[in-house]
Amino acid sequence: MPIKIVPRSACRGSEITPEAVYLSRRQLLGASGALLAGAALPGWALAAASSYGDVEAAKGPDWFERKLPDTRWQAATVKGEDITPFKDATHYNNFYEFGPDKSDPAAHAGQLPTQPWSVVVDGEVGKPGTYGLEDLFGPDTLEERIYRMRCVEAWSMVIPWLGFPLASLLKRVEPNGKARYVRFETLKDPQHMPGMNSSFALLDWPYVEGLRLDEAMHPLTLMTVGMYGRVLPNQNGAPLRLIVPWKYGFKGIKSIVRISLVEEQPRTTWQGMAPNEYGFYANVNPEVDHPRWSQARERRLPSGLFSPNVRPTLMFNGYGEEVASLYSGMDLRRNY
Ligand SMILES: Nc1nc2c(c(=O)[nH]1)N[C@H]1C(S)=C(S)[C@@H](COP(=O)(O)O)O[C@H]1N2
Ligand SMILES: [Mo]
Repeated sequence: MPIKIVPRSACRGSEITPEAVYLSRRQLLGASGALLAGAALPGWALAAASSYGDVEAAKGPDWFERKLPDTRWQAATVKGEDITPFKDATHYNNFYEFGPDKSDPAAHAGQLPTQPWSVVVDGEVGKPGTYGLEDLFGPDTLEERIYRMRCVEAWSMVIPWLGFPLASLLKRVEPNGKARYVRFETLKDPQHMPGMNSSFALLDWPYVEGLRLDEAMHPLTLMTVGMYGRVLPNQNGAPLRLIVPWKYGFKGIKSIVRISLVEEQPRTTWQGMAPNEYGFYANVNPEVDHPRWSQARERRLPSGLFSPNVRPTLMFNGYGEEVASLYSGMDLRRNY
């Protein structure tokens, strides 16, 4: 049974604001007739539908469509934290395999074939193998989770993801007693990933990320296949990416092809590139600055010259109540 958690830091019924409500793609498409007719939906739903009218419809693979919950969702965020418009979340991206600029992923990732897709699960597990995406899910259905996403570069968004807990995937493949970390690897496909051939060859491909096993098993940690009620756009890491909402965005590895249970802490891409700037833990922490800039505040997108939309960064990105205990007794300045 999927663990249903409503983090106190994320959604509270009393704080639901109509502005923060958005309708899933299915609702948008299915309800558009009704919306036009102004029938059967309350006034705030009309307002919400128009404010999230920028969600581009896309049909996912059959297994994805089957696993979409068909009840009508009412996504809510904390007061004052609206969901980032789809356009911003899909046109301001980091995905260096497609190039170094924020606009490169949207421009180039569309060519990446994402179906069929398989993921190798290996290392210290009872059930290693090559799994099709649908098999990775097992009986899980998709859950929607609205999370803040805080990039180490001091910008942030609020995104409604669709996915399932990494914990349930891991339980299915049966980690053995030696498994202490999870290592993830992105697809390496220079033919479809123009950024890999560019002069921006700073990164060591494939992109690698990792979590301690207890972090990976935490109920907030999400294997993600969709966003804004639809299948994940390629620039956001289709068809499978990781979301760890209390950590800097670079932990959220995209287009995953390999998940390994390992004994030793994996060496991650950013650590390899600049170990004094990017640590293994990468927990969002307003008190520990990046060597080149402060992490005390962040720019919440959309942000412009006249409305910079700067806000204080929260410890563990606002999820401290849920995750702080994972790090009790650890020096977070040393373990950045
Ligand atoms: N494979 C891969 N995964 C990646 C990256 C990348 O360059 N390659 N960039 C990371 C960084 S720095 C961030 S902030 C997030 C951005 O996710 P988004 O583009 O969906 O907002 O993806 C992360 N995952
Ligand atoms: Mo990032």
